[in-house]
Amino acid sequence: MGSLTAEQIEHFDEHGYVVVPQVIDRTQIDRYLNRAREIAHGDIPEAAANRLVKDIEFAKKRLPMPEDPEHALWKIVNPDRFDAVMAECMRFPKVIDAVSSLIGDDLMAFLLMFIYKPPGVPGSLHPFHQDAAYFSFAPQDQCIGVWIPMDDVNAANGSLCIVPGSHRLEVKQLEMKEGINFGALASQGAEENNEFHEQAITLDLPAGDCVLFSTRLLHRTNGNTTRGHRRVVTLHMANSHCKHTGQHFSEFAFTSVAGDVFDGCLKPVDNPTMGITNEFIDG
Ligand SMILES: O=C(O)CCC(=O)C(=O)O
Repeated sequence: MGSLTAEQIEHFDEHGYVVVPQVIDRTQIDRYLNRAREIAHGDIPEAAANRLVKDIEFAKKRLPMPEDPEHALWKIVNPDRFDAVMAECMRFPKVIDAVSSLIGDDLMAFLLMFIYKPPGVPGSLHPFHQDAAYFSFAPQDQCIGVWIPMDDVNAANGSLCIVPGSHRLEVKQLEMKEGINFGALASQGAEENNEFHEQAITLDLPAGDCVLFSTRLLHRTNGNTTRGHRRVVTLHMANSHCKHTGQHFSEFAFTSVAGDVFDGCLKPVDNPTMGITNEFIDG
């Protein structure tokens, strides 16, 4: 199918990302915000409880737990594995149509996350990284990152900050940084590179817009200096013809969301694990 204009596709090719306006409406946004709130307040099967991951500041007890447990969260990992409402976020028709314009009509979705930035925790940043470094399948340019803010986002509350054109750089190894959420790894040397910080732009977007970006694009997020929530839905979509190049985390389980699946290529996982592996939990 494919709903992006030639200009939007050209923008993606040139800069490594494109913003697609209003892929979901206010009613949908409220549906997922409300459901996330219920989950944060304990409406989650016991077996999936570790899928609620606290921000490191609260996990390490460097800050006292807020009265509202949702204010202490970093993310809900793969909520599609235990919640039918949140699973809908993998199949927004406007997202699928837009992604089809970039990588074709046969699509696997994976790694759905509902990511918070706790209000008033400015130090909770996610350093520069390229998502492709996490994924062991190829070709890398047949995978797209999807980032949908559920609140209006800007520099003050930790919006997405990207380095236009960086999708042409080689994929750097990831490294852990002291004091950062476990699993929020950094591309080696990128966070210390002033040029990247100078070239970077922070996106100012209304809730419901969608950023599609190359998995090679360098991106980061700052902490949230405001008193309000910053919540986003993120996931990835890969062309179903991609092939595994090695083992990967059990959290990267594929769901076919459009078109066909193919022998010897990425395989949909019918019953992905409910328990979560340590790589995703703040130890
Ligand atoms: O929005 C965020 O907090 C960071 C998202 C991100 O960069 C990622 O999950 O790779």
